[in-house]
Amino acid sequence: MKTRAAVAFEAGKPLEVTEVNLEGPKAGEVLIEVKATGICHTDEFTRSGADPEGIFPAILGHEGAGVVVEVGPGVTTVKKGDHVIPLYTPECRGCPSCLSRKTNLCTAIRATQGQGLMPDGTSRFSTLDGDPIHHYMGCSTFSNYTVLPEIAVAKVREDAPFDKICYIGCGVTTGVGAVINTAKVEVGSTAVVFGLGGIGLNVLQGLRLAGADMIIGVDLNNDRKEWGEKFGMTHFINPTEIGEDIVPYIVNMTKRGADQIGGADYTFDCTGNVKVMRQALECSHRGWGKSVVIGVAPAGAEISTRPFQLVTGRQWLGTAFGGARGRTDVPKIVDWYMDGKIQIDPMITHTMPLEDINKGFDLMHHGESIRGVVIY
Ligand code: NAD
Ligand code: AHE
Ligand code: ZN
Repeated sequence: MKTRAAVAFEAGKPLEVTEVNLEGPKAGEVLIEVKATGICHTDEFTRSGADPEGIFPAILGHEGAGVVVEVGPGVTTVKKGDHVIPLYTPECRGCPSCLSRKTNLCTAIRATQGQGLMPDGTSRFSTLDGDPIHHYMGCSTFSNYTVLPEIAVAKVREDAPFDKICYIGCGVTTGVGAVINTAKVEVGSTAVVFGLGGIGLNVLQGLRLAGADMIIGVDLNNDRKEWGEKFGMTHFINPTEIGEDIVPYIVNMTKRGADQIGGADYTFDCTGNVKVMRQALECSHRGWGKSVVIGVAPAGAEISTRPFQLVTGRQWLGTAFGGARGRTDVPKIVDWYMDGKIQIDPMITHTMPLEDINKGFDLMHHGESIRGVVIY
């Protein structure tokens, strides 16, 4: 079939909206009509050329929601008409990682997914001239129709609006899940969130859900103060306005207890900046502070700290997709949204047709949007 898609032909270039060929689903695969897709900073990370795994040409996009229109041979867990959210972290329930119960990082198809290919080592997308176009994060939701492995779709309830729940395909689950699944934040905790964008605001609402007391937000953009306050932030810091290093500043403001040792119980990097990751670790509490890396950093970037920071009990953790097991957890997060436990609507600041997708990237660059969503 033919479908409209925004194609990243070259790193650093705007996406080109054009018609492409899409082959139907093979064994174990499903064809999805994508109804809506968010634009995550990770799409920009790859489009810009900063992603060591970036391959071009590719159809980016990994934060979608849509409807199954056809299933390939052997597919048993979803059927035509089901509403689904594509999963860049699949859940096969049979690989050593899934069976370990220690991680959400299913390994069943990770190798081919990283090469921009379906599990059989081929691509379903091609240009009208017949040249292959790569898949992206196993999802390629910047195409109106896409093909995914059955293990990489979560079936969700049919009354949930596509233009909102697409955000659960990455940002919401990553932010809320980082708090609940990865950090396992307790009631009464003190926490710091660096970067109050589409991910950081969801970390804030996860912290509120978990019952954290002091929730400090850090951003270079002062407009994010008001945004943070909407989702549970109790204190805001713009690092360029405090006149001192942010680590001692946060340690000082979080001093408590008889010994007056400061530091946050939990900190989260949602910027992808390795200097910020270090600050996040070092402002966590001596003895037990946990710092969670969520942001993805450009090719060649490395993190560093004095080993003494870890010797004295701080823990440096990371999380992908908020530690969520997609087919199991995503339908529950859709329920949380539908039941009003978490908010999504206010964070979707801009919607646009596929033709305007590059404007969505511009809005993100200028700090004007929290989430831009393409509605097909
Ligand atoms: P975004 O662009 O919406 O937000 C980033 C925010 O960080 C902005 O508000 C920006 O002003 C702020 N910021 C930038 N530099 C800063 C600094 N030095 N100090 C303080 N604040 C700073 O991006 P997003 O969609 O929220 O994504 C955030 C990061 O998370 C990206 O690196 C993205 O690739 C990554 N991400 C990771 C996962 C995962 O599974 N680990 C999932 C989704 C996104
Ligand atoms: N390809 C990059 C890393 C990108 C990355 O870390 N991706 C996250 C999801 S970001 C979603 O917005 C992820 O899931 N990572 C685990 C995985 O298996 O990819 C690089 O640096 O090579
Ligand atoms: Zn994402």
